Amino acid sequence: MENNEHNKKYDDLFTPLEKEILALIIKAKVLNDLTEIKNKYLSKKGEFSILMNKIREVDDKKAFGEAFNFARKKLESAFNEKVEEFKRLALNEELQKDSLDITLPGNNFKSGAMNPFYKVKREIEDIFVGMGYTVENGPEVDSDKYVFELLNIPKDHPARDMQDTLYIDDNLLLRSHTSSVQAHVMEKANGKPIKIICPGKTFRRDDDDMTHSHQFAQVEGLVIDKDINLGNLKATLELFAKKMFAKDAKIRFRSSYFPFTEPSVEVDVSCFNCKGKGCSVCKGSGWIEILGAGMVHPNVLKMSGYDPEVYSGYAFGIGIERVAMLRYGIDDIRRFYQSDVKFIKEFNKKVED
Ligand code: FA5
Repeated sequence: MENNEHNKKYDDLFTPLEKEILALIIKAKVLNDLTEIKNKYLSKKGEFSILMNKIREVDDKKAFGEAFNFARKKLESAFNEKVEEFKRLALNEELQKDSLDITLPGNNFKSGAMNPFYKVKREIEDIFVGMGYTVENGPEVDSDKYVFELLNIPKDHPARDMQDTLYIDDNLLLRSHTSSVQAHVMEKANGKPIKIICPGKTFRRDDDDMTHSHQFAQVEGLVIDKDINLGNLKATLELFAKKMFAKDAKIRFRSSYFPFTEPSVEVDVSCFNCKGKGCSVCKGSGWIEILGAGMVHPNVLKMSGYDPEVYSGYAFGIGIERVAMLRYGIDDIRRFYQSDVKFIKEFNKKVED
């Protein structure tokens, strides 16, 4: 049966209260008014609901029920409509409060920038990983054995003077070069071929100036296998220089001395700024020194369990800050450590160019 098609015999019983409640619903100003109406009239024991109890007193219970339900539904739908109206109003009010003024200037989003030192460190890693090297780590606090002795630098060797560092006790010290990782890696490899780089912090008792810092970073490279020769080292470093500095970059080897390599070389790269003609960046020479390298000394191989008659190898140690300085024309190594945002952003832009 449709709502209004009911037996109207008992409608009058409900009409007065129904009208009163409808008037209150219409008058309600806030949600709380509706709650009060519900409690007083429409809840289980509300004044309207208990009218149903009168069913016991009437003869035609079916007609009574129909009239009651008809009135109840009318009240319920008026009540629910009012609730919805209040919700809509509340939402509109909320939206008004939250409204965006698109004419206001936007907030400047500040993004971080990577220190050029880390950019160059990653680039160096990428270049060597691209050549099949794996990246190893070694301890920054290490023992005399690994930093010096296994590198053919016994106690009282004069080469120790150039790499004085901070000693924690007679045996433990802050490593003065990443070459200390060589013997660790050889121990682990247990006589098998090696092709690694190890980037990391190094420490020396050097006076800080434009190109020296008491803490700096190097990337060690070590390759050990059968038939490794100086030509392999030169080709590797040439490729590194071309990828890091310029496609037409050249390198040259200058004879040098390290107790752990024989022969030993200092490696210069042709000045990327003047292409070898001579300028202020390369101090007029056309070349810039970037690293030390050489063929692993037979004593070093022997001490770490490799037969120098069967195995040979090369090693190199690149100063990361020096490469970054050359790459970006930075004149003072201390700039890397000062956390100057303006400086960092400037060189970030240059990398992106
Ligand atoms: C060494 O440290 C050798 N271990 C490199 C090596 C490895 C040779 C493997 C042979 C085989 P050297 O002291 O020259 O070498 O340092 C290498 C690089 O570290 C330098 O070319 C320079 O770029 C950087 N370097 C050295 N001392 C400092 C310093 N105080 N501040 C900043 N960079 C430095």
